[in-house]
Amino acid sequence: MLEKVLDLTQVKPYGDTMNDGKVQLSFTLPVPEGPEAVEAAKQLMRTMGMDNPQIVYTKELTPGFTFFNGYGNLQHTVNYSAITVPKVDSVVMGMTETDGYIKENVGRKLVMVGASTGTDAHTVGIDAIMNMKGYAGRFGLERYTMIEAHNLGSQVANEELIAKSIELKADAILVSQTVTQKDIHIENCAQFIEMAEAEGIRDRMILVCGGPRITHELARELGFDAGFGVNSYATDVASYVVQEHVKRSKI
Ligand code: B12
Repeated sequence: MLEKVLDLTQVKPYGDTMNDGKVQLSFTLPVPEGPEAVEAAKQLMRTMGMDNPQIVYTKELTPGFTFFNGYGNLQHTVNYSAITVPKVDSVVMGMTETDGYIKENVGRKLVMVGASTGTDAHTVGIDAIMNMKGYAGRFGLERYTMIEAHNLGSQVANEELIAKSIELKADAILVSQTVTQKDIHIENCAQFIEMAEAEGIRDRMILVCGGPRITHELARELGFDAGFGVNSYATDVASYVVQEHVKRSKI
């Protein structure tokens, strides 16, 4: 039944019935609250390609600024069947399974060293991946019995992260980047890779980058082995690193 109405070459948002295009959106306009503001919001939604724009909630945030919640039926479609996205090539395993996999296939603890680097002071992302207590119901790498995890914290200089990783004989380095203003992450990550090459660890260690605006594609372009963005967890990165490590050891 579904395939009769669902055309993956012309996908539209789904609200109540297939292809109704129903979208909810919220935004603020720098105009005072009132009927003119509602009309302005509706006109803007039509310009965005929405039929039947409806404003269901307005709130004056501060004099001269109005917040809107609206619904509309989007006219646009997307060709889902033509989309290809580079993805990390590994099977996600749970913590116990990963520990078992390392015991069986590596026979020693894998060393992973992580940090939020450069001027980046955001620690929550790297902590979510590495901290004992974990994040969103998944324990962090420090909890894994077969992973020796070292979290160096934030604002760690690239040379310091690399030196510590060499000292600890790391199998993988985990870089976290949150701030991307003025493409600072590109500059910082490119410098990290240059230094890793100069120190001769580029091919010895698995290099991973993560953060809210990092994609696998971008990380690969920057010279990392893999990249992880929003909604990624310790299980994802642990599974990738251990499987990649085993894959490389067989070459
Ligand atoms: C908390 C916060 C801060 C705190 C940080 C405190 C701390 N100890 O971390 C403080 C107040 C210090 C701060 C400062 C700044 N912040 Co701030 N901050 C945030 C905020 C509100 C939440 C970030 C967060 O903790 N997210 C939760 C974690 C769990 O999510 P995550 O980081 O995405 O991590 C997940 C994934 O990305 C991934 N991941 C992350 N790292 C890694 C690493 C690896 C190896 C892997 C595998 C995965 C991975 O896994 C995690 C779990 O799923 C965001 C806005 C927002 N709502 O996101 C702004 C935000 C990130 N900050 C921003 C900015 C601009 C700044 C400042 C520059 C502001 C200023 N002008 O001073 C400064 C920068 C300071 C600096 N030198 O870095 C901007 C960044 C915009 C951009 N694209 O560059 C944001 C988006 C706010 C905004 N909308 O403008 N910030």
